[in-house]
Amino acid sequence: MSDAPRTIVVSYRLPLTLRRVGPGWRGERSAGGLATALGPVVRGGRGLWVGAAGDAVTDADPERAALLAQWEEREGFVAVEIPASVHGGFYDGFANGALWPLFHHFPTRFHVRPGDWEAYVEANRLFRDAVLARLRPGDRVWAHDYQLLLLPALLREARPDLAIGFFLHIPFPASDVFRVLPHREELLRGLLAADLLGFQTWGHAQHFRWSLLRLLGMDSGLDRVEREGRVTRIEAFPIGIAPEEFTRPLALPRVQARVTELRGRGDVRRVLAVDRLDYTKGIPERLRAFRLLLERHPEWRGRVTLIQVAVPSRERVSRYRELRREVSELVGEINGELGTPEWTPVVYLKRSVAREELVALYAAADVCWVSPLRDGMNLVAKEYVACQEHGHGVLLLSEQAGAAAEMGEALHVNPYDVEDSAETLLRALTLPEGERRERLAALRVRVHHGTAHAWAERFLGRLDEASAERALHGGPSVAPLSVPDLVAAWSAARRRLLLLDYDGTLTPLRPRPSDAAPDADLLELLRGLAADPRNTLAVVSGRPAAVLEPWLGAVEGLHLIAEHGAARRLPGQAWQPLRAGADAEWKPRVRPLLDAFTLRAPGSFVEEKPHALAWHYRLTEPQFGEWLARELLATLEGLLAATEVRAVPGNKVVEVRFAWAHKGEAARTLLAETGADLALAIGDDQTDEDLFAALRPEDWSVVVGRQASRARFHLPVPDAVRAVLRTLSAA
Ligand code: ADQ
Repeated sequence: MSDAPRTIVVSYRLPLTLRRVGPGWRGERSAGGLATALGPVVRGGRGLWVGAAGDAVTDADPERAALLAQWEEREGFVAVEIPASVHGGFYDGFANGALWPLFHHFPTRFHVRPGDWEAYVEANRLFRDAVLARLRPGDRVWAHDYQLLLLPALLREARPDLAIGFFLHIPFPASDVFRVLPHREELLRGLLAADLLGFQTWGHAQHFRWSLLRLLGMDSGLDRVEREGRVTRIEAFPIGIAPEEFTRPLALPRVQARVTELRGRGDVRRVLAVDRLDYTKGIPERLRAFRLLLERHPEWRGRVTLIQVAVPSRERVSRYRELRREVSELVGEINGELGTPEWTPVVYLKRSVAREELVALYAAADVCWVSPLRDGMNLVAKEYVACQEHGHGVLLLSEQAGAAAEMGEALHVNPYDVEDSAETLLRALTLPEGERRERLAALRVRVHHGTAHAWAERFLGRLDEASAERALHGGPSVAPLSVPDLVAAWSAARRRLLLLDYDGTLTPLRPRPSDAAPDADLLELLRGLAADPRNTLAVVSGRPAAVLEPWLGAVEGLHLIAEHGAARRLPGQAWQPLRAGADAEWKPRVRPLLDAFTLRAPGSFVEEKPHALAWHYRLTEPQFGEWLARELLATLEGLLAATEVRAVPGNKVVEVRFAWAHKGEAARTLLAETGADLALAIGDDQTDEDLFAALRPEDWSVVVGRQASRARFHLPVPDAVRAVLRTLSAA
């Protein structure tokens, strides 16, 4: 096997099922679009495919294990063995009882039992472990679908530099529906750890962004979200089929003979529907619409047949058993009420149909009726088009299927509207041949271009770009601080300026800001540094003077800078604005405007600081808040144009303050006043970036944490900052 970088595909199921045969086991390879698309990606040692080889595992079986080892050796299929104790809560529980209905917009079918979530987490860990155990340097991972939403984060935790892609095959729901889920924030974070997130349609991707904003307060660009210096790309990758898997069998003489046989006499039209027996597929709704057509247009009785092929699935879940009964009853009713000895309105095949027979059915059908109530893509629509090689059939397609976003030439229908569905079916049955051919030709071009292979290639190409971009910009581009080098420069300097941020730098960030008061150790440390006549020590904070004074005012020789630089206190003196003569008249003009905005946006409020006013809108409806903030900024721009006061957008806040009131200005002032030949600035957040920017190239700027920063160096945590300061104090 070669050492080249490999792709590790991870999906709930392997394209391999292990079945009991007598006392032993047999492995069966399963076909299908995904297997065809990803086969070449993993085959021949180019990668691995990690997933379950069938259902839960009840007990250890050496024969099964030996067979699986063979499959891994020969095919690169790595089986994740999920114990029955986990599988129930994971698969039937959280994945199919909670995620599946909600993601398809069925909140009323949503059901979680105690323990389901824990099983879901545990199962995701099993997949992670299987991946980690096989990972080699340079490998990239591509995880699939709703069963594995936590996998990107679990992998990222273990391997910060791994290239991770994730594709969601089912729709992502509207945020009002998504927020019904327990653990919704963890699920979003689980996904965000990927470098690339793929959705079937742009619409699903937008739903995801909207949930990020409303649940995590996270803004995103149209195709990316950035936080903590890390980028996740968000894109639509509509999946396709491998058309040759359908056209090849179709060309066989025996299949052609079957097509002719199915067409039979030319006077009965065949409408075909092919689904997994799932409540998202809209089967009962379709049957009711078909009945309505026959009732309203009796001339079609005896002239049209609906062939409904439905393969039972997830039969352990009770909703699916109920659906199976409902469909059987409806079919029985329609056939019983409307059928004749010569004609059966609905032919119901409740089973999986072999590929050759399926292809013949597609080719022989005059109409293919694809009417899911909600669907990620729906491949049946594309398979039908591929099989209409010489035909002129009509595709009737639900506007709720992801496929509708691409297949504009189909007849679209609202599957919930039974009357509209019946009328659109009538239109499909009576569409002139010229129009049918035209529509089909356009659809065929799409299906043959957007193949499963093209889809996989495009996704992996984008994944490489996204992870290369991360390697360039994100991560540890800031070097760790070398303490010996700093100590050497420090000892050689004649005049030293220390600019220290407070929260997150000298003390860890606390949930309640009032809990961050300095401890004795910190006060001692600051006293020691301030006492050295070669040092100028300044704490540069966003906090107001009213907080800094009681906390730090007693440290002799300490400079204090409050409100990001608006006010300062020289050692032993009174507080004053950083710039003398600053206009204090602006506040009474601005305040009423902010109050008016507060009334318009429930949940927002105004914070009054000695030198600034801030309008906070974190608790308002996000999009409305953003929209109002833009309006406020524009209004203030005009109002403040002739003053030295500016409105600045922040994180869910519009702050109105002096244009010069930022940490950079404070740093420049102190640099000029002290004439220091060495400056050291340490900080942790966005406002400290101004501080770093104000330093000279040879100065020492240090960011706390691993985020992207213009600082030259980084330290991991506030404790490490204190350790460095202790060393300097002793030097
Ligand atoms: P599914 O929900 O399984 O897939 P779909 O895209 O329609 O939905 O694929 C079903 C597949 O099963 C098709 O290839 C079809 O031919 C086959 N099939 C269905 N009934 C059959 C039968 N009775 N006999 C034989 N074959 C049958 C999920 C998402 C979709 C998304 C796909 C791929 O729910 O929205 O399109 O993944 O990403």
